[in-house]
Amino acid sequence: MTPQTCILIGAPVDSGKRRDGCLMGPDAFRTAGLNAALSDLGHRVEDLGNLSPAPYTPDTDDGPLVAPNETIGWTKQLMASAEQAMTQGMPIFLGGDHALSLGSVAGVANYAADQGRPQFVLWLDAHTDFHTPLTTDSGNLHGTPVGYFTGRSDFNGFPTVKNPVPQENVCMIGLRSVDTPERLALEASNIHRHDMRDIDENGIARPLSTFLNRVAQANGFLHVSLDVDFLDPSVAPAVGTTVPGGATVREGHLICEMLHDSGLMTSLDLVELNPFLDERGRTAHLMVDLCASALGRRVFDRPTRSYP
Ligand code: 5AB
Ligand code: MN
Ligand code: MN
Ligand code: MN
Repeated sequence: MTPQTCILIGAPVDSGKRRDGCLMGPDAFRTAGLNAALSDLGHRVEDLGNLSPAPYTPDTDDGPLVAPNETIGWTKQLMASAEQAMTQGMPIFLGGDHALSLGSVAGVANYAADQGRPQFVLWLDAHTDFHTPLTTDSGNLHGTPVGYFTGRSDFNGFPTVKNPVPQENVCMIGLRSVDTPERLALEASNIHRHDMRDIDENGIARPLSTFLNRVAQANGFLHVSLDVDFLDPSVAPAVGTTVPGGATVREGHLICEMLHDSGLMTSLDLVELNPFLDERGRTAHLMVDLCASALGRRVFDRPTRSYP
């Protein structure tokens, strides 16, 4: 296994929705042993500590959106940090809610463009997060990162997305809660999308391997964004937006094991963990174990196999 330099970046973003608690996420991942899990696999681990948002005008709470200015501050900071960390190794963003991915993905995509290589994104989530600030009903910006980094309009006040990720380079797996405006926009897009029925009927390995082959053929960079609610709430309760019928523990590990075998992942978000809602740290531990699988933990070695 090729040792990596893993750059842990704490991003205690809690502005993407009303319910508080994700700000405790980075420290919960550390407490659950993320650093040791990765070092034990032979990786070099550098923990940059927790970021703060770039300066922003205090939010007034009288518009349709929840804390837009704070999220703008986070997006600026994360974009810069992501681009910088890519020059040093594989950034692992410790969320924080999913609003952090406005900045993390836009930042890594800037780096990929500098290198003359295409950016791909694997979105592991119950939700598509494809809203814009105009289509969201809840006003929660953690439901908008995919809209932002693919270059949808109406993100007023946010930094310009210099290198939008092409729709056909985005693959979503785990979907089971999609709002009508998101569904209509997705159906008119080239984003690859796999709902839970698709997983039930075909298994989780096939859609992933098809996508990974495309990333490999294009010599792309691959950002993976893992939302806790991708997993079934019975195994991962520590998230504000639980949706029944999610991925099992083994489906989660298989995805991560295949990601590791592919050697393609270049950056990772671990998001939406709300330790306040956890049961004796079990969700934090599961997320750390999944991250370890994505970085090479396995029961037995096996010849790398590709899926049809
Ligand atoms: B998450 C919902 N579509 O817009 C909305 O957890 C949920 O980052 C968004 O995937 C869930 O508020 C955002 C109803
Ligand atoms: Mn999400
Ligand atoms: Mn979600
Ligand atoms: Mn959520």
